[in-house]
Amino acid sequence: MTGGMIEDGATAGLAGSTELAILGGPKAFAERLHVGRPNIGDRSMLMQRMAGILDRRCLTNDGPLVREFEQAVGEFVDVRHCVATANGTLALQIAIRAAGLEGEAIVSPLTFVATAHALRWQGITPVFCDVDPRTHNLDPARVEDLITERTSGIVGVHLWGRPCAIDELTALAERRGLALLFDAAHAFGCSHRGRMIGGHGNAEVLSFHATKFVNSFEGGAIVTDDGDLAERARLMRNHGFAGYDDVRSVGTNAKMSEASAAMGLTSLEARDDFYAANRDNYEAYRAGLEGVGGIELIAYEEAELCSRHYVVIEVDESAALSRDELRRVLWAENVLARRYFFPGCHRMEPYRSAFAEAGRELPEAERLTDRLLALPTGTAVGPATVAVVSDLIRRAMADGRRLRRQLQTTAPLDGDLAARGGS
Ligand code: T4K
Repeated sequence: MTGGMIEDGATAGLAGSTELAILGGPKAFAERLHVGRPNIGDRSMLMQRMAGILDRRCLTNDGPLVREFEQAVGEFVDVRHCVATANGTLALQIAIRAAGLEGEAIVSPLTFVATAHALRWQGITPVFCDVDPRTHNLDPARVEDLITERTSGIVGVHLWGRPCAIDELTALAERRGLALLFDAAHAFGCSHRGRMIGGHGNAEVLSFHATKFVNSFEGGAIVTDDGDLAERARLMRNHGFAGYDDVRSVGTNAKMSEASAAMGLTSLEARDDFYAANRDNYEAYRAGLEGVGGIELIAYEEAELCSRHYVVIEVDESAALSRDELRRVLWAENVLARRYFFPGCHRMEPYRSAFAEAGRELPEAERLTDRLLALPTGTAVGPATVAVVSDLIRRAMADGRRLRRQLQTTAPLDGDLAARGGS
């Protein structure tokens, strides 16, 4: 690649400069390139919807756009019930309560901490189970080993949008009389054996956070075919109110606002553009990283519908640079690659103190939290940017020894030293 600025929309990059920034060269990107820049749909449609909200003076509390959004999401993922919420974390908390979880629930440690917190927030102990290193998701054989008389349920996470071992977990949950929930925050718009994620287990939970494939600024949803569970969730979402003065259960305020639903609908309508942009970026990364020693791009099933919203590489321990060293090289170039998910939930409080031995019992998760690095994608970047990022990774790995020496003389990034504690 020859030197010079290239552009593909919102970002521009300096391709093939002579020296990497960590060695004193210019930064490849003048502006920071983030993981998680929101996908934005049709602005005029959004503004039209916002004007309608103001005209109607109906801002929240189960308004018409929320109902329309629930209908659209339910149809898209092919479930009978969708209960939209203010965010994915509240949706998790409500699904957990509506499914009757108590005591202990088995969950993956390799997830955003919200999955574990949603349990713990309600006095339920998350029991962390190791993952399958090929899928990064719960290993069903190990789940069975962790079931005790206190276990009430399993919470699987479809990490990166790659489905859990749904069939095995479903059979196990049925056999052992456990509730089965899926945190599908990463998996909206993905399918498993031709069926959309959303319709499995007792319920699945979606996130429409700004950083997600489809966003509603902030938002989430519980999707299920179980009418009773949906009814309980709907009540809990609004303090248990069934009518003006009729409170039937404990509840909270987890209602989605009309403004969020407006963004959610607009974003959902643009999903084909988002799929296409992510596919182009993913393919550009695949081409750009081909043959780079010690780097493996996570793979997605070609036969399934998949958002490819996460571009994640695994950096092998034997590679010329470690994951953290590579991250420092990229940050110096203004490429803010993220360590999703580091450290594992079991190394965050309050879990780290409560389960001091957890680290030793989760060897695969431990290994992965040291290897995974998420790279920028989505509609805010394009293949030309991806080519520059890939080229930086290729050059960094090719010059690993020299870079490693240089890194020993430069300050670590914030959090490199602090994040990992415990055993
Ligand atoms: N389960 C799983 C498996 C999840 O991944 C999540 C959320 C949940 C449950 C809970 O769902 P929600 O309650 O969030 O609906 C981010 C998100 O805040 C979080 O929603 C998400 N997972 C997680 C994977 O990523 P951080 O701490 O990395 O966020 P932050 O602020 O560093 O944002 C990431 C980058 O995105 C920023 O560097 C810049 C960019 N960004 C972000 C926002 C919010 C923008 O460009 N514009 C924006 O508006 O957690």
